[in-house]
Amino acid sequence: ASASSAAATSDVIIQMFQWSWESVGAECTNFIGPAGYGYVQVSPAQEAYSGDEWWTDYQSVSYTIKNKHGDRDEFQSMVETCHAAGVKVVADIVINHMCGFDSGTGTAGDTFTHYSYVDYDSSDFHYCGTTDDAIEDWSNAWQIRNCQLENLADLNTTSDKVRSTLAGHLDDLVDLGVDGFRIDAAKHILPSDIEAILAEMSGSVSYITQESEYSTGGSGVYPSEYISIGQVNAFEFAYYMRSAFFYDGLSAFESVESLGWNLESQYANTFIANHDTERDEDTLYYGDASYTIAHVLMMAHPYGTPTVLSSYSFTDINAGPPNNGNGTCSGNGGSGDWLCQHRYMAIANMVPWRAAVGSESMVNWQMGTSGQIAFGRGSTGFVAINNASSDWSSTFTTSLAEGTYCDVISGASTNGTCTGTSISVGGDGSFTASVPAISAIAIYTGATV
Ligand code: LM2
Ligand code: CA
Repeated sequence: ASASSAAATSDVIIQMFQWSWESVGAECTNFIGPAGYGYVQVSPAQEAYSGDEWWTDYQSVSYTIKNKHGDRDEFQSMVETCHAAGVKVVADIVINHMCGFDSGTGTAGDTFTHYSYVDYDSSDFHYCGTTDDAIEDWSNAWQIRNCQLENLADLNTTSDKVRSTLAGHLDDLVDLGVDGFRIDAAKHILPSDIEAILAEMSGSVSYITQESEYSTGGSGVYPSEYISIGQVNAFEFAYYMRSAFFYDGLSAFESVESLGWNLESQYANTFIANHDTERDEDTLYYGDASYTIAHVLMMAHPYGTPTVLSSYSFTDINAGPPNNGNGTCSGNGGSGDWLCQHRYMAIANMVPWRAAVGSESMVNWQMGTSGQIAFGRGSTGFVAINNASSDWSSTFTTSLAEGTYCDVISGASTNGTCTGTSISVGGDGSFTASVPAISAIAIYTGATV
């Protein structure tokens, strides 16, 4: 009998949306490292437009590492602290554009006017020739890359000067210790430009994920154009998760190939919600009843590499973070308006479950009603997910060895004591249990009694 096997490496990323550098470091030490997560993805680090809204991060003013999340020393100390806790750091990089405002001041004190910044002048931008140089036709790939997204001054990423300036910024982040990049607005940059910028760096990162949204309504840009660079945010998965848990049922998860998603598993960075989608209605968000069990399914499923959003509750979609951006959690949840989804028992305990099953294949698929599914991952783990409004009592068939396992959704196994429900698997691999409404059970060889 043992506690979670921290030895296996985890691929799970937490998007620490709007967390100050100091609070990310503290949370790496206090929870994220011990829980076994692989990465934290932090908010953009460069100088940005000064303002309280969260989205000012996406309006670069210069590449000085100083903004409302902290200064250069604090950033570096956060990276060191997370590394010491065994957690890698992914930086959110804004390389498509600068500001959308006519003029203003940045978080490091630099001033700017539209098309004139510390590192750039008016010759460094795209002017695509539409009204206000705005993207007008979202089926036109050229416009998506060369016109302005939300009035944001669009960098001419094909020019040598812009490429070398951006490569210098990325090398600086690597010098500060970052392990990976989340490329903001990648859809709006030619893949060959991203490749050229990365090729110009002296350093390198081991993980890249890219924001290239896939719209079923038809778009001139496809996520598959970016897979030679790294993973791509699996928007199609996130949209499907919402419709599956709300209306369509979960049967398609037996074989996601049947869904014909545009990203193969190895390129798909899956998520339930990100900071943009939790503010619209395209995906599940923290207020939805099935939000947590959707995470359990994402983390139990072999498809993709999961990112868990850790954010704050809001009524105003523009509002910046509570407590001046200093994230606070308590026990298995948040504190104040911080949500700390990464601490939810069901989510945190699926991290070592997922690491333990590794690449083992999906086995023993079973269903109750259309919202009730169960499956194993080889002979290591088994999960049952009940999205119905009543309990699911059943006898489940698994490939697990005979023994008493601890359900990690309702508790944890520490030193052989299970604080959740104990599940007895018989010599034939079967067990009988009742899965509560809108809940799940998950057992594995790393948590036995
Ligand atoms: C992204 N991915 O491609 C980010 O995930 C998303 O959060 C960013 O939009 C967007 N791209 C640009 O980096 C956010 C936010 C927008 C906001 C922009 C720029 O969702 O609402 O736009 O950041 O800060 C805001 C205003 C908008 C205004 C713009 C320029 O909401 O009305 O456009 O600033 O001043 C005139
Ligand atoms: Ca562009």
